[in-house]
Amino acid sequence: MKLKAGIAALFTMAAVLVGIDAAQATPQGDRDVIANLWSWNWNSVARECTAHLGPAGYGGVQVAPPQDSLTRGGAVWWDVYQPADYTLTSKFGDESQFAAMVRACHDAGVKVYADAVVNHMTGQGSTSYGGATFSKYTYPGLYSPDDFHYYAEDCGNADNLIHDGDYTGSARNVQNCELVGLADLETEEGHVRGAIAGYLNKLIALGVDGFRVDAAKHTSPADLADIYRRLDGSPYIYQEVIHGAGEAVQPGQYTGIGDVLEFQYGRYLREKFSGSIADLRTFGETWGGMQPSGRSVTFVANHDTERGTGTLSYKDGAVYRLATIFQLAWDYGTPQVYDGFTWSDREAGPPHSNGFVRDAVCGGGWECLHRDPAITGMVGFHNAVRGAPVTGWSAPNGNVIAFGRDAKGWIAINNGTGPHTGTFATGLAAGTYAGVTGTGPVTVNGGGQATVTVPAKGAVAIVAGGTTTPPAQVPVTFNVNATTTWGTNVCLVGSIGALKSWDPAQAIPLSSAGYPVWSATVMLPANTSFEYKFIKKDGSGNVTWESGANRTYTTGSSAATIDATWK
Ligand code: LM2
Ligand code: CA
Repeated sequence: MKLKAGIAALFTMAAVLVGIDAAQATPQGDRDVIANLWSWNWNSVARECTAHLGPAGYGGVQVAPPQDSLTRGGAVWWDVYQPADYTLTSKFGDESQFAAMVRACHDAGVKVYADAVVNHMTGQGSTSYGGATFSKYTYPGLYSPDDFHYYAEDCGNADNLIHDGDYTGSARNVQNCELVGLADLETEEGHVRGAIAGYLNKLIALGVDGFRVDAAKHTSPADLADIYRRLDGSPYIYQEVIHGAGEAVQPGQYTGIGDVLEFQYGRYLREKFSGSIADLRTFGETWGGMQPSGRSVTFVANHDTERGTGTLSYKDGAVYRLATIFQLAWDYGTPQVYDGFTWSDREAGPPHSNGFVRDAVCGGGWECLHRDPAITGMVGFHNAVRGAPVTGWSAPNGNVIAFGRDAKGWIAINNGTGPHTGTFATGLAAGTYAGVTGTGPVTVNGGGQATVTVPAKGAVAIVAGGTTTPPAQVPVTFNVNATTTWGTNVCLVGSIGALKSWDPAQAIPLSSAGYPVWSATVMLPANTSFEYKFIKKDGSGNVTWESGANRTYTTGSSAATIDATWK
């Protein structure tokens, strides 16, 4: 609580210029979907990693704040956002359970990201889950009143003794005043920075792979950069910076020091899934307030927004699930799938015994969207198409969209109230594919098209390599009456792969055994429309095309013969 504004400003400039190299951008490895198992206890997260998250292809799990906190005896969920000390006995388990969870998740190939509450301590005194005694501003052995911002000196107008100043126009107020009355750490101070880094390094030593930085908006990027530089290894950092148009503190001020949770993403999805999803064709960084894809962690809902009105939530049922399917299919950001507990009172805590959170039971007080077969199928889809651009967008109406991911996968999404049947260009090779969102198989014909029925509030999605049976083929005999000179042969070429995709060099030679009728029998994909022509090749390889428009044909499900005359 000293006067030091000028020095703090210098620190700010230096840190922004230097940037940081500790934090890594975007999670490493070929799996990046993060399950946000908010308020789950450590034993349940451990089991979930082994039994569901790893096998489904999730790359990470975000867990609730692991530090000791104020206790309200389990009655409310938010007591865990009031740190009382940095030991790891919390509402969710103790240090050995936490460490065992990290090991179990790592064994399952799932990284662990901890919710790091480092902007503040408590708003009140009392006792903690771990048995610590403290009062606001005094945390024995950790922080004393000098370690906190003080409204008269650090925050807003010294004459105006309020803890929450102008929370939009003044960065100083946003970052130095007390967020909802929570004791605001003096993060420009060395002792505070060291204590926070010590806590995070303890988690890193237990194997934690990164952090969701709570209330990052309320700590300056310079202070956070200094803290991140003190961290061991290169944890993945993503920060909570809630976007507000025209505000002094913006997410873009934090993308130089780590990634950000992209709040506009979920807001836009709520808007579009309540209106026209066809608008999503350009969804991404060009939309107002959105950060670059490579800097963004996306979510359809989180624990704060599901209690507000800004995003969809599990209470929206099938639409919420469908928006999550879209999120996993779309090429933007690092997707996070949210999962908390069932609630009616927005203050209420998760199911608990003596204040400590009980094991999660899906369908018995816990939502478990992340286990839904359509969602796990889409986690596999996301992993399979990662890096491939969106291709072949179509939107037959405002409630139905379809797109591919550069021949690696294809999806159709129907937000309407009735099923939609249509024929789409998938960009995938002919074959019968397993639907990854729980629908029946999808047959792609030789022209890459599929006729599918997309259920209401549902999706049909397929991935390359995900064929269940080889494509049905039918023999088609081509006979063409064509007179030629000695040394010239007649060949066949057409629009589909089986007819060499119009490449005359590869054209299929016909037999002259029945001259002047030239003939060949070719296996073609069933129920497929294509165009073709006959060509003549002389002994030197010169090609003469049939004149006139391309010939057209559609195969059925059985053998066929085409009798033609050279034009
Ligand atoms: C976050 N992001 O910036 C979390 O996502 C959010 O859930 C946290 O607020 C917040 N930061 C602080 O970490 C929650 C909850 C608040 C609650 C605080 C602290 O949304 O309602 O505030 O945790 O527990 C509660 C009372 C509030 C009171 C405050 C201090 O609801 O009325 O303020 O404690 O005693 C006087
Ligand atoms: Ca602060």
